[in-house]
Amino acid sequence: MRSIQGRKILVVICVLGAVSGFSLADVYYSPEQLFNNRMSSLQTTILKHLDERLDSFERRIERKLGQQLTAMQRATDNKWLEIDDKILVLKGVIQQNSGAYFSSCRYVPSEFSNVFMIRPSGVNTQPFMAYCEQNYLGGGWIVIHKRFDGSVDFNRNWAEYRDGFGELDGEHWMGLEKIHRITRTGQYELLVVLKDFDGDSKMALYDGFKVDDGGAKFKLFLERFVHGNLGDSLDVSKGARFSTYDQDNDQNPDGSCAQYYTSGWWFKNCMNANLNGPYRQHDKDNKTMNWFAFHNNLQGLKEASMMIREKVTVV
Ligand SMILES: [Ca+2]
Repeated sequence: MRSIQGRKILVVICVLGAVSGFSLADVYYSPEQLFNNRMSSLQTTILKHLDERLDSFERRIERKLGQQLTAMQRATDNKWLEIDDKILVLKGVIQQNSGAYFSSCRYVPSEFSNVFMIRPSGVNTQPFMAYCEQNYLGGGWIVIHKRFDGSVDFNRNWAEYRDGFGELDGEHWMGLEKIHRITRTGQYELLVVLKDFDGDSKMALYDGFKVDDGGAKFKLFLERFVHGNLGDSLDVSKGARFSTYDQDNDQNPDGSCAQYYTSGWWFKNCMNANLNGPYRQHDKDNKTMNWFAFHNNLQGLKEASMMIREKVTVV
């Protein structure tokens, strides 16, 4: 009964609704409400877009930061490596300043060439500074002669060749007395590295090198030429005594090779190589820093260095 009545009421409402244009599905909104609804919907859409934008922005920032962090990490790693290297060199310098020294360049704990205090194992040999070259054939070389720009005059007298001249980190000659004291302590090999004005570099390795004392006029003992793309131009100087313009110990009976070539060297009558000759590229009288086998002439070379290293017997 109740349900029949309910249905009747519903039918009446529907009919009234149809007549008046009112429907159950329709809800009346005021313009203000409509406006508010629209605004709310717009707000939701904008917020959604903003959210998406922010997400994407955040991802981009994270990616960028990640890349930058990786780059910074890499740069930091490199910096630490550089610092490590510098610490190694500084350690060497500190050891020098604290009176510590190495028995030779072979035992210097640095992979970089530099000036170090060394003391060869011979009797009565005081420690002294030497330039240690680490770039050739495994390193550990004591540089006894170096020229590369002609800034140091090599036409010196006997005392200067005996005691040495120039700066260790520049052009220099170690001095015959020191070379003698080092080489008398054991078996030393000699490495000669040369460069011409075209930039070509060549080397020569001898498996034995020794210089006698001042009483014997710093006579040169040289063993076999064993390695290198330079020909052997020092062969002529084997067994030669050292000469300077004020001490003629050569085998030229008619004059002084040192005076003629304006340099000290192991002259006989006279030479096939003179690494102490005047620094110039060309000279018609061969008064240059030269090594015959480089270009089969005695014209000037651009760079030259002589270095020695004690031989180690592997048991
Ligand atoms: Ca002479």
